[in-house]
Amino acid sequence: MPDKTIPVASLGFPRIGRHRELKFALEGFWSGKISETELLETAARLRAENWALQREKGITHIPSNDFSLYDHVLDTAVMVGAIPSLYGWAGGDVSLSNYFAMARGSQSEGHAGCGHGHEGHSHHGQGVPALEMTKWFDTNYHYMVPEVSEDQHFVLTSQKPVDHFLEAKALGIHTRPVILGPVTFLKLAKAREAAFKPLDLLARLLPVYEELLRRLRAAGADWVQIDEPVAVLDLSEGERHALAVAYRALSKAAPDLKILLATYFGGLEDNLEAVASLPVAGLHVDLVRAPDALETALKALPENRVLSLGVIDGRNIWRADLAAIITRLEPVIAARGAAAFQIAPSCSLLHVPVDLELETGLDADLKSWLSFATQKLGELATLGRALGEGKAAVATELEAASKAVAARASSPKVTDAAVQKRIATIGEADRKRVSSFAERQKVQSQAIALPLFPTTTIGSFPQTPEVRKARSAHSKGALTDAQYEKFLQKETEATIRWQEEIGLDVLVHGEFERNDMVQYFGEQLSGFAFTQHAWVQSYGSRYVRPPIIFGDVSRPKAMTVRWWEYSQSLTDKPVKGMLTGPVTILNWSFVRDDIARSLTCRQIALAIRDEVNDLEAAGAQMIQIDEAALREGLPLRHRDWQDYLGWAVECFRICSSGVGDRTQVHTHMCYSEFNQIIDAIAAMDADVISIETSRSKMELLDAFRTYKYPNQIGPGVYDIHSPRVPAVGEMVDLLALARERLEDRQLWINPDCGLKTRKWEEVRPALVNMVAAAAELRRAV
Ligand code: MET
Repeated sequence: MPDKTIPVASLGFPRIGRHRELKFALEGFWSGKISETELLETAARLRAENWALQREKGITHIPSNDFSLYDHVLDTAVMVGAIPSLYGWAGGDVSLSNYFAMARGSQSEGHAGCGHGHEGHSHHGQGVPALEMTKWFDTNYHYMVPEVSEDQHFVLTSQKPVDHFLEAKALGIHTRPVILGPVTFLKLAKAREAAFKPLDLLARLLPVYEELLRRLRAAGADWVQIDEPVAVLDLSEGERHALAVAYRALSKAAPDLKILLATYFGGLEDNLEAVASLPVAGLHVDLVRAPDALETALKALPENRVLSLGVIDGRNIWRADLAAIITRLEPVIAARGAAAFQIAPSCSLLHVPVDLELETGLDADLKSWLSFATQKLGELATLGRALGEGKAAVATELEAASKAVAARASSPKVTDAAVQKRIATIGEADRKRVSSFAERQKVQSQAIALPLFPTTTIGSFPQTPEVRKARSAHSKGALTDAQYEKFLQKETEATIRWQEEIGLDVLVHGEFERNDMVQYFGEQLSGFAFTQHAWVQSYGSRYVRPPIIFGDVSRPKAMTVRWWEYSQSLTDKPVKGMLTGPVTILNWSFVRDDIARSLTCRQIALAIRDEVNDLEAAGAQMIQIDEAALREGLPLRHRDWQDYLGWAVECFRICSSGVGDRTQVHTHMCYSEFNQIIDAIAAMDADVISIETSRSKMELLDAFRTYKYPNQIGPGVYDIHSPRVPAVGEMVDLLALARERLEDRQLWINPDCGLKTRKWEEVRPALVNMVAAAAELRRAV
């Protein structure tokens, strides 16, 4: 009986398609293989399929306008006319080529991602650059950063939300359109001139939103979901006030249109009073990230408002404990009445893969513990029926869920007593190098003869089409292990020889054997699983398939020693051992929800520590542990930073403290904001840290100078995001700026990041110039 069920919502569904149809259509369109019409047809088909699927699964509030060809924040910018003049838009409809120019730049070579493509960066090169891109809150999804100017004029350029609503309506499906809220939009936007804050433009933006709401209402919408995830951040009084101003205006725009204000990725906490008092019909809260928010939200929310209960995890892939959720919600719903609630995922399902059923290679037990977007729809519907009609109506589903949850909780595949025992014995000495940096440096400089301003690279060399072809041939069985191994050896040897030839001081093996800096390690560790089809959008047409950490993590055997030994056997110059750090592995994986993240991180740290020790035993004098994602893992609330940084730093130290003074530990971080975390960086106590600096004119080294950071630093002098080859003089100039901030004895010379996304034609001259810049510097001192 549908009228007895509680409304069940999905706040957004993945847009990429079960088989990545959107990616292939986009790439086909960009390369001229398919027409605009074909691209748009594919997009419409995906929307229709998603709507139909959600209806079939029993979702009653089905979202529309959650679909985007590239990014929903970009869609919003385009919709309100926030289009920087350089894209040549002259008013009226925004063409697809304008849209994609903002997304990717024109004459684009795409975003040259730093390593994983997980860091914010803008496109450099010729033609029109793309908008900047950065991480969407604490997810691994990246949005295009809107740019607004002080004299910004907003205008409704498109009716995409209305069009999609009508498109669904024509298919017989009544949807709840989703739009990005005006306060979040402006808070995420970047001011073109430093003199103002984008939020100051709110009064000018609101009429556009009001117009949109009126049109949605006229088209027949009764509910609209307006996303304001900024409500879970530390907000200023002014920002809270902006929410009040915005929703006072929007609630009047189309009086019969009910607004569900959606907040997610955390609790409202100190913003609760302000948000709960907004004049909207309903509020969505994330009860996965903030389980305690239920009682406080109930108390704060006026009786006549609907509370949307975000109880199914939209950020992770585990099957939910439906019985526990029901037990928790039953009394609450009985007290206020079913009409006061909606059942929902914690956030949009954008962040989880589409359909578990596609996975044929997963361990059967593990598979039975998982739930992807499609399965989550089923869980939501089951909850709705159990809470509305009663548990008996869905007894089979509930029993299956309980069985899976119980099986996972007691499975020997999840727990490893040896790992737990080892974790319990980590002591002070395991987190501390034997001697201080000053002493280590003395020992190291005697053990390893290096010139002043040593030159090195970050690890990877170009992943050429040949390298990728060989890898895929190997995984398909077309290349035998031996043939593939031989191919990799040849690539590695050529790279070592070339580095020697141009005179780099510290060499790397090039990472040709690695598919990805996280996956490569995950595949060799216990407790990790990999999927075949579980893609999640990272940005635009780029999707990632994060590993699933399901059990206690350990390292059955050495992972990289063989490749290091082989490379070092080819040369007398030192070759760095090259590892990915535990925090980065953790942050780029789906993690367990049955133990703390910090505990999993410690387990990975112990595994990496073993690898570090093995590399040392094999003779490595330098070992680099990359922590590319350490900074991006910072929690959304400031208050939680210390805790996170505390265990993140501890984990790095666990990895690096098993070796003697003589072994030089390097780390790499490919980003450029250190001011707020400089204490933590210093506490990591790496002997050498390389960072991304080439575009910041070395200004970010100020944080290190102010701190009097004592260890060695390699500030990047070659912007690897660009195909441009930097000239010797440019790098010398950058290094002069670095020398104003650091002592000569501290300085290393290296690119900003790994070179895997570049071409050899670019890398060769750039590194030759880099070595020449070092020589020039040495001559000058
Ligand atoms: N060693 C890795 C590389 O050079 C570090 C990448 S950081 C995103 O690719």
